[in-house]
Amino acid sequence: APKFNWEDPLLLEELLTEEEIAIRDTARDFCQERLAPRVLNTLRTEEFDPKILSEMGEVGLLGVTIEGYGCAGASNNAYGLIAREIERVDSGFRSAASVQSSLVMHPINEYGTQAQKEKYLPRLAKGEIIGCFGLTEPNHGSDPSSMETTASEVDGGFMLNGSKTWITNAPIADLFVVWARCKWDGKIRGFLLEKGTKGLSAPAIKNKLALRCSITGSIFMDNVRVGLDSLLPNVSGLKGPFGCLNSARFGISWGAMGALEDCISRTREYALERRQFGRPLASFQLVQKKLADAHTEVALGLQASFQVGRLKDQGKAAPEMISIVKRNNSGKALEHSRRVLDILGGNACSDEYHVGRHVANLQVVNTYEGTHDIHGLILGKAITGMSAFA
Ligand code: TGC
Ligand code: FAD
Repeated sequence: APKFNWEDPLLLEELLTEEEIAIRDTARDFCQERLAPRVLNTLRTEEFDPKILSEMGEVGLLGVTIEGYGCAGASNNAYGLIAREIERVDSGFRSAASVQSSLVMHPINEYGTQAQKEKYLPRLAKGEIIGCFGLTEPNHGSDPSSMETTASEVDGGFMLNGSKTWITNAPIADLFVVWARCKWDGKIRGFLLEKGTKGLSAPAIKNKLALRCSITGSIFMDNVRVGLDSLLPNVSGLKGPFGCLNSARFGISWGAMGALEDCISRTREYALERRQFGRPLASFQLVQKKLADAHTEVALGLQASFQVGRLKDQGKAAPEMISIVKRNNSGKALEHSRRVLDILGGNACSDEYHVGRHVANLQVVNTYEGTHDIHGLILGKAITGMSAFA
């Protein structure tokens, strides 16, 4: 009978192209050599080193699906494999990269002018400048259609007013992709704001319980005046920001599996070494079941994300497919990281054992980019034809 390899249970490796494997291996080496050694200090100090993004840029990990502008033009699954490798180290580092690639580079590439693309994409790809994406507001998270941030027409440009909250990368961002309701026609549009513009500020949100390895802030806009060239002209309506979320949510579906894989690998090794009642923990049935349950979810989750990625390359990925994998993979990663954490006993309490950090992070992964329940309702609407939001 064919031999089973627990580290690649459903032979995902055989589905990947040579280019995807090469990108994945570059990402894995980078993450283990350059990111893993920084985790504990970043966790403890909550001080994200912006050089992480330029280092990612140097090895080609940013905007990998974009053609030209110094980007690789690779597949969606290559992007997913990168997210998985980064999140194997920490969800916060993956957040910083997701925002740069999917939520800042993607909208410029899809909705921007040629001049905006040339001005920003090459530098974003190298991580020379850092971007953020402001959709969520203090009063409107799951329901961005009710946003209060406005843009009005003024002589030679626009004026923005409002605030955004829980924005990844905002305090260190050079470029802000901000979504605002346009006063002249009531439609939501995207604007590119540069750091240093009068009336624009982005203070950090400190003392987070999770995602401490990424930096998060608010965005305040008080009569911020920008030129006509700051508008992303080629989209209006919520499909603008949601189009970016399709890409970021897909990446998260891979990333969450990377975090759970790290939890499995660490608790498996611990269970093999740690002995109680004269035997390794790994020999106890209850411990084996926890590992088997978590491992099965990773095997299934990766195959599902792979299929959605392939469909995305072919232009056949409906947003609901992305809801399935974002919701299921982040939900399963949260549930099973929490279950295998038990294997560490008292050491679960130590940050040097890392699994507790993943558990805390995965609560946020389950929340941002559409909560677990919101994606359930997106699917419920598709199944029943009735919207639970209206
Ligand atoms: P609804 O009426 O359903 O749709 C409004 C318009 O948008 C279109 N649309 C989409 N287009 C492309 N892709 C999608 N996934 C789309 N979903 C909807 C839709 O066709 C329609 O277009 P049109 O032309 O007819 O106007 O909108 P709704 O107001 O009923 O919204 C429903 C709901 C709840 C599903 C939606 O608002 C939602 O997804 N809420 C969750 C909000 C969210 O995900 N926020 C994320 C903020 S960014 C973030 O968290 C970054 S974290 C990054 C990190 O650190 O990794
Ligand atoms: P709410 O919308 O108030 O939801 C609270 C609870 O109510 C949830 O459980 C939700 O599922 C439930 N709920 C809401 N509506 C319904 C309903 N109709 N039916 C049933 N249940 C419902 N946003 C950005 O724009 N850019 C970023 O870069 C970004 N980064 C983030 C980084 C971090 C660390 C965090 C924590 C958040 C980030 N977010 C970002 C915000 C994130 O997208 C929102 O927190 C998320 O969309 C949920 O919105 P909310 O917090 O306002 O919760």
